[in-house]
Amino acid sequence: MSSGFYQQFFRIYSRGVLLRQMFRSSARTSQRSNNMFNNSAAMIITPLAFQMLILNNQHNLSQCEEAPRQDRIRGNYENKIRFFSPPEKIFETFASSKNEKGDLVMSYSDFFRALTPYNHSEIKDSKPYFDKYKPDILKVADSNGDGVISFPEFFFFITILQMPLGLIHKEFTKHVKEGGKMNQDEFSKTLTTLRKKTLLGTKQINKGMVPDARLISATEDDFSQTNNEICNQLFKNKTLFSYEDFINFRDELKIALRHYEFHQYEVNEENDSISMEDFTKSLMVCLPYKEAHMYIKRVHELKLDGEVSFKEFLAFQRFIDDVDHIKEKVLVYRYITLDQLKSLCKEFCEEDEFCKKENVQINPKQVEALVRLLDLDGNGQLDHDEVIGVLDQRQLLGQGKENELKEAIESSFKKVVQWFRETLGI
Ligand SMILES: [Ca+2]
Ligand SMILES: [Ca+2]
Repeated sequence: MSSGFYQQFFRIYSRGVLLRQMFRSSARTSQRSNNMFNNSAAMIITPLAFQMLILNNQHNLSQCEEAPRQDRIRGNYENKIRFFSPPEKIFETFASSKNEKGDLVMSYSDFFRALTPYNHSEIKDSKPYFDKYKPDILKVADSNGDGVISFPEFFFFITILQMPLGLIHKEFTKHVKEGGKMNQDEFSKTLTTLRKKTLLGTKQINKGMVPDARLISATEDDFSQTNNEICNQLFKNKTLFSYEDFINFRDELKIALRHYEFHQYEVNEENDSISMEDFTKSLMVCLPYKEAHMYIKRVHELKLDGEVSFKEFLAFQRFIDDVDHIKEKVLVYRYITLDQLKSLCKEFCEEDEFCKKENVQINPKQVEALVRLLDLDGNGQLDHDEVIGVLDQRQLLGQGKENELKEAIESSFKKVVQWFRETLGI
């Protein structure tokens, strides 16, 4: 709770006190003892002022946040699970049905929802999306083709999606004789090793964190079977797999997920675009989790105009994936201007394979939206503290720093305590 909250409370309380004084003077005029009335007035003014303040705040909130309250609560809870929980907990939260063995399984829609962050808008029914687009990546994700995603399938998919590129690159370079390429058997073994090495794998191995082992039972045999099935899919038309093949494959997965993410906003069917405001909301996943509320409020206050096509959306997401580009500049010069950022985007699009292939540029309005969102002191450029420790890589699934969550909880608790101290003067 901010000092603004306290000021509002004080304002309403003062009005109440004024009202009481008016009643008092009228009571004096009539020369009647009215102590009882005065006392009860004092007793009701405080809670009344508080109640009015809450109503007032709710009204302000509904003006600046269009997502229904229910969706915001659910969306924020789900983001906490996505970013900070071990994979079993993520799976348990999003899987909506069971197979004949009684194990939890995900529908395709559960699966995409688990992998896509809450977008700070109204939560949509995703069935029409799947009816219309039938994403190809499901053929890989649902590697045994039974129409649902099992826990090992889910787990391998996120391992591939989130594996640090340096780690996988190193594995490919070990195969010098084959020109840095792997055959199916080699790739399958690498995938098993890397599954256990990644942060997500470490969390998965920590059995103390399994929420309910009866619902999510996956043995090493289950994992190895899924591993084989995934590799069969990947090596369908080839005998050797290179690092570039891996990158391309992963890019396809990301594009498919971001296509789904894009379509969770209100899409203008005529030109396949979303509003600039929605685009800016999609950047929340690169900002500190605990600050999301403040930045979302800013998104609504900024009154951004313009539209963003799917290709522009994707181009910008790819640009921000390489956030170190921006951070390096800010670390050296202590700031980055809007024009410098626009040039960085231009350079990026000239080099990026997707942008070249699709002949797409980042829309300058997208860059302006980012700057306006992060420029807290309003000087028109991004300064050191507005970027460093703020703008980061897209938050990954199940890899969030627990400390960050702990910190978020502690800081809201501290604010409440501070507010009470200020209010009560203790
Ligand atoms: Ca399956
Ligand atoms: Ca600034």
